[in-house]
Amino acid sequence: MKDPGDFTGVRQRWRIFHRPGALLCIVLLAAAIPSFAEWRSAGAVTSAHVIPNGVELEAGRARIRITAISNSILRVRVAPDGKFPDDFSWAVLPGSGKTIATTLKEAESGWELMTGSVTVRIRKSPPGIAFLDSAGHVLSEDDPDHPMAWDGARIRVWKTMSAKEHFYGLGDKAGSFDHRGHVYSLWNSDTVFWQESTDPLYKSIPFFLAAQPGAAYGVFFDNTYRSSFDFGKELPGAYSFGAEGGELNYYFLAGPQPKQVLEEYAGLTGQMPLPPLWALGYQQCRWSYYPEARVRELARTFREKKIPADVIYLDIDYMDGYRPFTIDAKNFPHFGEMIADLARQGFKVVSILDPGIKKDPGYFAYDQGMAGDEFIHNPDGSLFEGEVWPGLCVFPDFARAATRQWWGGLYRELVQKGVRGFWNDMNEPAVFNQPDKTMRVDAVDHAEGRTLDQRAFHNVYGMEMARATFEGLQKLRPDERPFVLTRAAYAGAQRYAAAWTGDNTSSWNHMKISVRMLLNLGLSGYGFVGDDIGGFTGSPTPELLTRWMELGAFNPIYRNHTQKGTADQEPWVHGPEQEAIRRRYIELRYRMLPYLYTSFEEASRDGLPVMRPLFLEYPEEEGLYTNDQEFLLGRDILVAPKLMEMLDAYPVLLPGGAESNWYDYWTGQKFAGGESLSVKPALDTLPLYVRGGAILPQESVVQNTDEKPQGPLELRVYPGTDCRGSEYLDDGKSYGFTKGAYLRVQYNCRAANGSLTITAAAREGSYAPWWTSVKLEIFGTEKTPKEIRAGGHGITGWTYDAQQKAVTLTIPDAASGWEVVVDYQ
Ligand code: MIG
Repeated sequence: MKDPGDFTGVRQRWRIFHRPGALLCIVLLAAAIPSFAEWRSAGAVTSAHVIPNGVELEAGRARIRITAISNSILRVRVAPDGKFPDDFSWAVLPGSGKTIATTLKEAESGWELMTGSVTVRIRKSPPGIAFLDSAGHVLSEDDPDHPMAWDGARIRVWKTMSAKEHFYGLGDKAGSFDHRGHVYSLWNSDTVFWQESTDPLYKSIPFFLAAQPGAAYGVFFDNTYRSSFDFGKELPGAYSFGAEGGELNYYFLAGPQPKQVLEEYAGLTGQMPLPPLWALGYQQCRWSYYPEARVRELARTFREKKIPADVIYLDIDYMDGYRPFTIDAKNFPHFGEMIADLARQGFKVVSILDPGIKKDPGYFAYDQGMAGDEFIHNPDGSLFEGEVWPGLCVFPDFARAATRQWWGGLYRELVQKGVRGFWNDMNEPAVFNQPDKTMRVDAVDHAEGRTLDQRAFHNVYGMEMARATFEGLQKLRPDERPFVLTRAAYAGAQRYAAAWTGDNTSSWNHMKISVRMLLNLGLSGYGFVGDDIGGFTGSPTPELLTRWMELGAFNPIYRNHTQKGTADQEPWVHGPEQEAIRRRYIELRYRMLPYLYTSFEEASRDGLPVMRPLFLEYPEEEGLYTNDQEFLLGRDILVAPKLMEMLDAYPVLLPGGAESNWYDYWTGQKFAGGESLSVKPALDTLPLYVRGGAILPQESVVQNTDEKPQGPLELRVYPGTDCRGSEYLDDGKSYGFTKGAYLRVQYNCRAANGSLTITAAAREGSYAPWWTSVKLEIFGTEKTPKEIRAGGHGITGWTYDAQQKAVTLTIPDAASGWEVVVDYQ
């Protein structure tokens, strides 16, 4: 029986019937496939009732609830049969909703719900929702020809798409930067050898940002089932999103600036926590470094060659028969001693952990798991079993809090032996001997008080494994910030783990893809991300590895990794010339740590990605919305890597328009914003530009982050508009910063009447700096200054470099701040 007004399916069928010859096909198809798609939608909205924070609409049998989560976040829930399921989310932080004063009023063809910054216009027939800003401009509206609809368990929403809208996010999509014109689905998949056409990949983040000059909003479709997003492929003037099951439940984030949308999304699903400082150092990985002697030799080589590095990874071969939480005593007879020795050399060890527990009575993790009923069952009550690296395995039910706690505790021995970070792989979950390489979809999970199947939990599995790891580590080492790296994720996983982009390829094309993938992850609320530098599958040419290591120095995670059986990929392969260049960029990474760590600390509060596309900072410039060749690190450093193997020069666009300027990081040369440069960088050059108006903190090179930098804190000052910078510091590992044990200093600069004044504000926080003096390097200084004063007194000992157009001076630092004036006339 159809509700009166259930017209959509009917109309869509009629459209097809009008096509000559289609009738027979349809009849045959309909006979063959009983679930032949027949979208149904709600009848006309007949009434609207005020509910706390919003409105509930009645439309035939269906109910639609629209509520305000904040002034700029609206939530839409639809119950086709009128019954809303219990409100539950893996992604949304509890308590993220506030009490918001909303007003409901009758309007011409329906109602209007207002929050103060957003108006929701509700149309009666066909039922539809539009979001408007406070000035009355439509930000987004349901497609009038395609009202939200359902078909059995499937649900879908269509919205009109304006001609200039660009779309980003959805996690680790390889096929495009701007998703306009593309269709993507979300279903966590172990996609070894993936290419840009491969979809879905490892992560499911059903959040997208829609943006164009002057307007941006976000949609978070909080649905864990297999879902899909179509940005104008099916219908040129509309985009749509939907899922195979679960609730029609989404959040509209009103912006109107892209940064605000990302902040709103982070407010809902959480920010990345401040990572330990060492996780920002250089990380060396391969499948696998073993035995012990090889790991030790690797560490020794870094130190002998004076190539800075912080992290060495142990891939699956450190385990005994690939059994999680065991150690292979043959290849690692002195595991704990090895780690302690590495720690003395400044190395932190990160080891891999897969979810599959070998079905192997006598193996403690299996026995404990059986005793505690921690594993996932088939619908008939038997255990789900599947093949992964150890052989036939059973799989922890990470939906259960008790199982997560149990799993978190299993890290105890590795933690006691000194392993500092954990790498959660295969957590889509990947299962080798299953038809679609994952667990059967009817396998049963038990979240607290609710029974789910894998249709609902599959996409969350990896995130909850990472959560179990993160929370377990917080218990085992309460005053150490965990480092967890995950491959699979759902929205919100950024709260627990960093992520990498899985098994890429050693090709120029994949290096190029890495930029847009990392940018889109950042635009999906996932800022602490990296790719396998040098490529996983295959072996890079010398130039490719060098270029990739240059680029990687400016990625959030700087981790070189490669597959079993490939050529060595450490920085020193390919001879001394390549090695010297790679060392220089790793050193640059370490020199930039003060800037990087400061940017990460900011990201842990505002949720904005550290690696960001140009349009995020310059949303008024239409041309930047498709630029995924360049990116910014923080606000101030523009990176324009060579991403194609070609002989020609390539263009570099400097954003910001004529009032702004940029400086070449290497030469100090100044350019106007809006300029397009043509660059042809030599092998040892990564084109880098610094925003005029930036004050970049740097330090001297250290071999690892345990080492205290020598000499002064360096501040590179690039005069320009909005001139500022800051430095954040803490012990790099504990939670002391939450109790005031941090240091923050704000710097400013201001040009007036032929002079430049640079100031440091008083220090904030109780953490003591490692430096006692500050070295200022002031770029863009056209001529030798007449005088330089610090604290009002003329100083000597400064130098002027006419080539770099830079003045250099060193002054003692002071907790109460300081002021330096450079006088030109
Ligand atoms: O089936 O642990 O993406 O980084 O080196 C392959 C071995 C399992 C896949 C990961 C890769 C890792 C590899 N793993």
